[in-house]
Amino acid sequence: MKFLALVLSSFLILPSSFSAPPNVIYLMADELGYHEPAFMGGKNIRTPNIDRMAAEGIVFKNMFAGSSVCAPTRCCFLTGKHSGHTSVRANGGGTPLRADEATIASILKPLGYATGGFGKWGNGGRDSTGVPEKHGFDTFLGYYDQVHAHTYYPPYLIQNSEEVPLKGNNGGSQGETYSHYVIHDAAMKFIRDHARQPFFAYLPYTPPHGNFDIPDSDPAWALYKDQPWPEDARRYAAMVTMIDRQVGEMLALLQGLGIDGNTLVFFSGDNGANDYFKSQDHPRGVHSGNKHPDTGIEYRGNKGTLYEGGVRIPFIARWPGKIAPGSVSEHLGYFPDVMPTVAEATGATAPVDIDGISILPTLLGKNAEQKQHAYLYWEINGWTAIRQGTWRAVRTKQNAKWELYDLAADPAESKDLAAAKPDVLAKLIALAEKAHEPIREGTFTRTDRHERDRRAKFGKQDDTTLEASPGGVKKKGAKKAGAMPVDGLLPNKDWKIVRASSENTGNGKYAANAIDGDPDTLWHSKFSGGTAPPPHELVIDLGSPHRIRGFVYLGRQDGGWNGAAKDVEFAISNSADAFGSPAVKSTLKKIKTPQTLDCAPTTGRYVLLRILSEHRPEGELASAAEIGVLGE
Ligand SMILES: [Ca+2]
Ligand SMILES: [Ca+2]
Repeated sequence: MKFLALVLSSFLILPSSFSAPPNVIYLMADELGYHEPAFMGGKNIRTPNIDRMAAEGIVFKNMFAGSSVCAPTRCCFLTGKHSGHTSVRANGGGTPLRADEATIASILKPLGYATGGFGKWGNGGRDSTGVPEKHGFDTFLGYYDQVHAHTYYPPYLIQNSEEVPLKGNNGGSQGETYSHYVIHDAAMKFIRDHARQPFFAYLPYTPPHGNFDIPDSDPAWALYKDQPWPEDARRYAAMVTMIDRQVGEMLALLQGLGIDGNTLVFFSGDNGANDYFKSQDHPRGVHSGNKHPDTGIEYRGNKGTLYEGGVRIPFIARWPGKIAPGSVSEHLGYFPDVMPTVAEATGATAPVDIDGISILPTLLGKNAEQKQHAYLYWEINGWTAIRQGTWRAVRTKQNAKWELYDLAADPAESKDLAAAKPDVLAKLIALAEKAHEPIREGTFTRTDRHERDRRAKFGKQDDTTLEASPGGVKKKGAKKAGAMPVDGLLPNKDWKIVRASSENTGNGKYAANAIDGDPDTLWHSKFSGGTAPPPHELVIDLGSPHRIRGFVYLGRQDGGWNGAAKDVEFAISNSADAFGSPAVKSTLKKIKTPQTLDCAPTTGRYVLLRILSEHRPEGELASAAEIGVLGE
């Protein structure tokens, strides 16, 4: 009887599932490189389940990430906008979406979808306008802040802004409870629990992002533990194969639930490969995600840059009965396209102001109906890139010369055609300028819980005297000889960095450190993976116009002198994009105490600091612990 009821119920459900709107699952593997999975040519890492998923569906050869780092790319994905329009363009960890922003999840809610997210959010810390449960997710389990996500053994995860303790964990690289297992199990449970209603499962899984940790007991580790690679490279490979196993488990679950044919599943990376574990023998990294293992063709740049290598990702979709098995597409698209694709597939309504174009026609093999982008646009950390067909223009910082490449002849972006094709370049620059809008970020009502989550990476969540950056925790607000003068200093509480020519994100030397009021944190120009030469610039938004009388520069307070500013200029403007001649020019001293530069009183909302040289004679770096503005 029980058996009969089961059979009956599946018969009853099957016909209705044909007309029901499809379930949507999107699994995004953090850092997975373009050529790493075997179906993209990779030789090192075993991905049989993802390869099978690709063979049963469609492989996109030219689908790009929204950005070249974690948080901004997720914002493009969630909101359907390119990075000239998004609210999250900083990668500090918890920068929030604005309260009014629609996401893929929120547009599915009116259709009755169950919506769940599992993994790394990165688009708003706790108590901000950007938390997932305020953006259409019934539930989200994982990490809200990206620094929190740097450990697989955190003392707790976050679910709908509340802490979910993980037994035996204290941050770092060891503990009892591997967080990703908890996240994956919750994702599978969500799918099971909502198999009989339309659901959207967003799985921005944290592996294979570092820390490169996977339990020795994981079956994937046995496959790589004896490989002749550095341990991190072996762990990384095992993490990818673990994800592969979980993809297999998920596809089997869909089949077991009888919803395989009505579920559209996407799988992709989140940003370009990072040349991880590179050495003399492996100049593009052990797994060489940006180098084709057979042809040797390389994509220039890597994660964090806006050359092709910064934004190329593996991207596949599977929808049995709808997507023809073995399909391959050269269609040019990127993350903003996912929202309108999901909208078209489900009958949801995407906002009118998005930048994405649905790729549903391509998924369904109706290539003649596929609309094309007029152009694709990216910006991050002063970089800008724009692509139109096979032409690609890129500049490596705000005031750098534009470079121009013809990818049809030069996929490695090695021959700059800017001088040879000024007309092509001028057209692309004009489009890029139009594509950029000033950033409008969301806000926090309080930050203590967000800071707690960041400290949890180090197991220091309860010590409120500490604060965390990706590189470590340190005492808050310790007074130094170099403390800033108080008289006449404008409060910096509402200030924001509008742009920075570069910042060294690898060790947490963010531009925002120059205006955080803390003498112990510093902005440093980029030096990881090559220096960004001077001039180095910061543009600061004071929040509202002020009558400005001068500036204060505080050099770095630690033992180092690298980047200690020598020749500097400050300019004032009411537009973040246009600064006239400097209000003051000066040559600073090599000292650790604050240095004040007076100027003729000038009213403006934006301040530009330009560092032309540093004190080390050979140096071309810049750093600042704090920038102060004198005025009222
Ligand atoms: Ca990433
Ligand atoms: Ca600081």
